[in-house]
Amino acid sequence: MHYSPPDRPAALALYRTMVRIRAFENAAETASQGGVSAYGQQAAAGAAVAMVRGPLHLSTGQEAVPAGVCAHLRPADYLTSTHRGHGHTLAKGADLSRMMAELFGKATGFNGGKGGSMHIADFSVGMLGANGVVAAGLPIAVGAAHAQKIQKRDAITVCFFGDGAINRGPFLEALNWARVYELPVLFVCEDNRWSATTASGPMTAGDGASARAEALDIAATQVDGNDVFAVHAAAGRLVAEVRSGGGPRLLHALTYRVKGHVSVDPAAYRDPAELAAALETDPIANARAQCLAAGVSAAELDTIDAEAQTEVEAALKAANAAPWPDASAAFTDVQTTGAGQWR
Ligand SMILES: Cc1ncc(C[n+]2csc(CCOP(=O)(O)OP(=O)(O)O)c2C)c(N)n1
Repeated sequence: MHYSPPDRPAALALYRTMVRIRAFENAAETASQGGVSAYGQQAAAGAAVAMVRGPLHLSTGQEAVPAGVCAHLRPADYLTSTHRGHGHTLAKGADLSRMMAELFGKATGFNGGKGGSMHIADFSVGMLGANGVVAAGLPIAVGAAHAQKIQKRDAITVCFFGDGAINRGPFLEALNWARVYELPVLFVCEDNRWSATTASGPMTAGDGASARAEALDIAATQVDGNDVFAVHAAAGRLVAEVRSGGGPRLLHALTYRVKGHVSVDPAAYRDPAELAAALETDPIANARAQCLAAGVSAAELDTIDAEAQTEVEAALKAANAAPWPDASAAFTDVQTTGAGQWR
């Protein structure tokens, strides 16, 4: 693929976004180990108590996609995410420390500690929410984009989803609606080749996300999702087209899910050779090599790595020290079913 690499500050900003996501997720994964896991397995006697409980879906190896796409977004733009949403959230500008606090279940988290990894939202930066229901972000994004169009707002919506989501009905409904009403939405399929414990390829008819978009007359672009500069270039073009009123577009980013489906999943069902090949194309190593080749010094990149590490360590410390939610908060921000006897 031919593309123009971004200028030096933009390249370093993309690199920084990726290393912040990686550092955050590595730390969150470590903090989730020991104690009692999401699946109720007891820790060995004497093991540390896990500070993060509940499932963590890590986007390790996929950082180039949110970094490259969100670099083109403004605070007024909306974004919908998935169960694997830490990278999207950080790339859209949400506060790293509040996200860590949410994972720790603390009152200072985005959801007051009651939501955890899969319910993070930060409306202040247009991040409308992670979502544990596969493909559920697609119709939400289309609704948000429809509101933007009706209210003539100068803003667009970006919708991230996985390759597994394209086999659910909401994918078709959302793309159809977006095209019929010419909505300002960019669909981004993060094709990491796996849907939980199932390889997506053998259960997907036809040529996948791009082909399905084109069948609905939505222009689609495929990109190497492990090359942040390629993602940045492709997304830049698509975002500009959506912003100028061209209607919906789809970006199909080919990447790989390096970790298991959730943090406690060793992914023993997959061929180690497949993983080894994917590790060769690690997006951070890839960006680093391209930056070095373009004349950026290793020391400059090392400084960015160290700054991300320092920021994450401060977030861990703050999350540890933060208070637990007060018991009186248990019934705020939750839907009431009206009956109440379960209380
Ligand atoms: C409607 C629905 N069906 C099934 C699940 C269980 N589930 C959670 S994640 C997942 C795989 C999703 O794959 P993909 O969309 O490719 O996203 P990835 O996990 O690869 O990021 C499944 C089947 C769910 N959460 N929601």
